[in-house]
Amino acid sequence: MKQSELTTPRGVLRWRGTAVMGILNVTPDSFSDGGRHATADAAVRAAVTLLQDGALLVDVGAESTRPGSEGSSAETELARLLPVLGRLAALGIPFSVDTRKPEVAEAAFRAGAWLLNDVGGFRDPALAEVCARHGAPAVLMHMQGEPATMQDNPTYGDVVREVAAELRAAADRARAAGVKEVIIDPGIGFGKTFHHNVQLLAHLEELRSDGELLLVGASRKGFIGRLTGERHAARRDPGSVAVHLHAARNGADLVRVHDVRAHVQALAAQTALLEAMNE
Ligand code: HH2
Repeated sequence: MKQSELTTPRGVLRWRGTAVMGILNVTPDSFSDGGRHATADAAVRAAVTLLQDGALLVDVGAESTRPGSEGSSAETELARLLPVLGRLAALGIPFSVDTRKPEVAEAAFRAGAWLLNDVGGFRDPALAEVCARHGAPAVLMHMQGEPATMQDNPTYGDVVREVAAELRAAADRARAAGVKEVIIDPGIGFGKTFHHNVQLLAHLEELRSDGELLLVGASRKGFIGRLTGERHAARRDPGSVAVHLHAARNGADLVRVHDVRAHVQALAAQTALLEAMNE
């Protein structure tokens, strides 16, 4: 089974097969879990549970990027993040910070972040510079447009080739800025129709160019609702597990999910059976 590792300013993350990144949204308005972790105590408890359930790391976000959202100011993001991040660092919990703002990323690294998760894929060169200065890896996600309008009319010629090329360009920008390790992510639901998401998941292996790590995040999204007919985001974990098992079989090194326990269990079962088939 593939062994992966990532060198971060706080230590080395190592795993076999597909690892799970647990989602921790400290937002009032995220599409599936907004408002659940309104206090720092509740957020820290949730992070501890994600880790106990088998997450490799926790992804902490303070700005909802759901379709139609207008974004948050840096002050708002920092006011939500800082009371939580220092406590996660003190507990030794590995965490990424999900932000598109260099000043927020800078403060998060000072508070102990292990890596950056940028849904803007380093459109802002200042973010690459912050990561390089801290010796931190970054998740570079593909997004067409901006959250406020990205689902109005997403348009591609060949979605797989275009997303692959844009991720390659983002990874090249990262390396040129001095960021040594990047994880690429096709950005399921970010400026993509249902058909675009299906095409990307059906051709995951074509997205990777230079041996980068690959992350897939479809957890509870509208895409899962469309695949399964489930209208309520919080009830979409079974469909999310199925999609992420497919992603794992097709090369995803990390999956970003809400229900960590279900994913860890399902991935373990799948790995054991695939290994038995190859004996
Ligand atoms: N999806 C969301 C947020 N951040 N980061 C990466 N790398 N990949 C993703 O697919 C991704 C992401 C959206 O999901 P969520 O955090 O659950 O919701 P919201 O943006 O409403 O907070």
